[in-house]
Amino acid sequence: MNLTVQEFIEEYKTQFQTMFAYSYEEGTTEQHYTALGIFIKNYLSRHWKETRESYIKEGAKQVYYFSMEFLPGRQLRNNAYNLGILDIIKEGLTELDLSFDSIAEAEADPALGNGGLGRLASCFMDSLASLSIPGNGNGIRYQYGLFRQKFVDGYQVEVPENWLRNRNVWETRNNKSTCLVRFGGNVWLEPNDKGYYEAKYENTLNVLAVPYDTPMVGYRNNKVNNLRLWSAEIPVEEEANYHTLDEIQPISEITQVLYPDDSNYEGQLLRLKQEYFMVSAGVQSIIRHFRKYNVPRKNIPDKIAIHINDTHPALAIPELMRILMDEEHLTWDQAWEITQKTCSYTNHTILREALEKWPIDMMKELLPRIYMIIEEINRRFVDYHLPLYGERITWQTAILQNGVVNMAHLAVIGSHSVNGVAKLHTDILMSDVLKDFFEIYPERFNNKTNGITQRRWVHLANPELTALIDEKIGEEWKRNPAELKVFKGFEQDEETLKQVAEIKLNNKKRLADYIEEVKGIQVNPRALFDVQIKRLHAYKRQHLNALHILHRYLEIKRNPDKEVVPRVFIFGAKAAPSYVYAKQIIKVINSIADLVNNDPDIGDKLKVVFFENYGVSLAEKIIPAADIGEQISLASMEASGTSNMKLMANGALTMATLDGANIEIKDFVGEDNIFIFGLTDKEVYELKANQSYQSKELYETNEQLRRVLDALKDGTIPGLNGEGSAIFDSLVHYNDEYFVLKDFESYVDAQNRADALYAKPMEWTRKSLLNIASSAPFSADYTIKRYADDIWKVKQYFTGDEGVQPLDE
Ligand code: GL9
Repeated sequence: MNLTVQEFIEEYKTQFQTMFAYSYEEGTTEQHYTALGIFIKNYLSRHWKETRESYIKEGAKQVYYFSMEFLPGRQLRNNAYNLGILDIIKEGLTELDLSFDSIAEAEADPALGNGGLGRLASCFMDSLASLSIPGNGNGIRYQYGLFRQKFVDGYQVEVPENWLRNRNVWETRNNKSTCLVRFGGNVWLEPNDKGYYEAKYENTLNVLAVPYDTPMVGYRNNKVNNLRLWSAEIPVEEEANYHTLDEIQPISEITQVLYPDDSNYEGQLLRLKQEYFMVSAGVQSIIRHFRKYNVPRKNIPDKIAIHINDTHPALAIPELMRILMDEEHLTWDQAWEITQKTCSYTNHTILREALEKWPIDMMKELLPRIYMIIEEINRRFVDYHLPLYGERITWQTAILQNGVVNMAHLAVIGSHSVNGVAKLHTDILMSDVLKDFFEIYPERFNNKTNGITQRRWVHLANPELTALIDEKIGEEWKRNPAELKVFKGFEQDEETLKQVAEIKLNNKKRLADYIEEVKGIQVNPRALFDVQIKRLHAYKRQHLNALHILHRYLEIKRNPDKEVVPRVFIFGAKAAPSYVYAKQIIKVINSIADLVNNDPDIGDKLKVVFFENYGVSLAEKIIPAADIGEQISLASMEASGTSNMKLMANGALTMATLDGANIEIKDFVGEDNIFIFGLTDKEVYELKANQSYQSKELYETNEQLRRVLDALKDGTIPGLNGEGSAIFDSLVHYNDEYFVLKDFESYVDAQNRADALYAKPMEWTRKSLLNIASSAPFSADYTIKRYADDIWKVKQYFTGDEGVQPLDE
């Protein structure tokens, strides 16, 4: 299937005409996007079908990645690239006097996730397909994505993200594979004459789950996997029972909105409904698909792996039990063995407030049969372990305690594997958060450090850099990321260093133009671009960054003649709508930006840019242009981080605490090529344990720090309405929960080291090159290979096409 430019042009013209009934020359950019998307989808559909059929034919074990969030980003460019037809399409469009780049910008960026966790799921989808692994996503087709963020007077305002307004060209509604999901009502078990109990239901709310399938295209291997997103509808045979919009609401609301919260769910009934809806539909469709394999049910774990991405889909465990017992009529023991062997769980955070706990009463009422099963799982777990471990089984590890269902405990007990997402994070799970479970089931615990797909984040986001690497070391690194280390050999090569620097400058110029276009701020592309992009959260410490900016500002004002390394501070972050403190930080940073950007004494020395509506598409613009990536969470708090990996792979130097995957970045790139500062996780644990930290003392004794803190509330920053004081109070009077003041000096010190280095451009670029060349271990291809080998036991299926295969690290 080698598409030529001429074939493309002819087919595309016809495609356009068929869809819109006029000539392509009259089309709008948006229509061209739609036509091109459909063209590409048609082009890949044969592979999509054949991939599915071949896996059934081969009896391949399949993995199903259950996640409440996916952040796929725009798919047009990515799909064309992975299919190997991007250049042909670009050329063809140019001949038609159309621009691929502007057409690609017309695609809506589906914000079906909050942040790192959702984007990780999508990077994993890309790697699964590219590694020729039978792996599918299972999630929710939220009608509205995460809110669109706007700034009004520097405040975050949320507006609905109607990403489906224009047609979603990638999805296929699959009416053949719908499922029925039941909520509420009464459930009881009745013995029947076939020798088993039957589950009887009355007065349930029945919801039709309709799957929308989206192709996940592998890299040049003719493999296309499936991302299945479920939508809630009224069952056709019940339509007559519904008369008004109000009556429909309990059903339509299920897949209406994504919960805008990354770390604490308010225990909302609707959220629980969403979780069960997605899980029940997913497990039902998997078991139905399994029947095509014609093997005994006890072999389910040889054919199916269900992965639970954080606790949100943990109800997959009791749901699988329910189906195996109530519908497949297996005994408890048979069902339990299958369930445990099938399910595996990843923990993504140690934040206590993010470890889901549902009120028992709520669970009982909404999911009576599921609750019965959870109760029995809990009873058996406690009975079995109590004799050996004593009362702490009840207090530390039971699923049901204090009136709530502890979802992390359910996930650990029902899975054969539990993993964290970076070495330190997994250590903390074993030594602290899940330590009792680690004692009971040491063999279940393992680490899988996160990864990113270089295809989207380097090959496509940074084409110039990619071309340079191709030129220097050949193209093998694209299939075998380990080859990238060959690029290290160029660290002393002046010509290469000049090229790397030039590419960075070009990327910065493009970003500078974009900044001017959307923010109206003029920045100097030769300034140091310092980037912090991630959800806004106190533990991520965007306010530490802000204090450092204020410090710089005050220093310039005090010593106007002193030469400084000019910097542009770039932020992208959404705050959960109900997270007041996070929103105050946004307001403060925006106000500092107003102060700094409009002060004639400052000029090019300092600029602050806070982009609105940070997401995948914006990240693709910012990351290739970054000189520094800010990874400044309080040590122990950030499970892994993934922007750290993307930034490094694009040649940014990391400014970091020893937290999450920063530690591994340091190990790979070497401590001379990263800026490390701040408390270690051990020091944080100690300070917390002995309660010796007094932030107020620092305020009183450190003059430099006091000047900066005072600026938050003495009127220096214009336009604030108490937000600066609120942050001041939290840091000075409420003892600074995330040790911002404690780490301040060491942070400023590390930033000064960065300035000194930036003043030596060749040295800087050499380290930048080493970061690029050391980023291969963070390829999601490796991460996925490890999940596949150690946890899921799924194989790669090569069919003569190469895909990404030689995976020696
Ligand atoms: C997160 C962690 O906070 C990140 O450190 C980690 O990199 C990702 C992916 O493993 O998971 N856990 C979590 O709940 N979120 C993460 O980003 N939150 C969001 O996705 C918003």
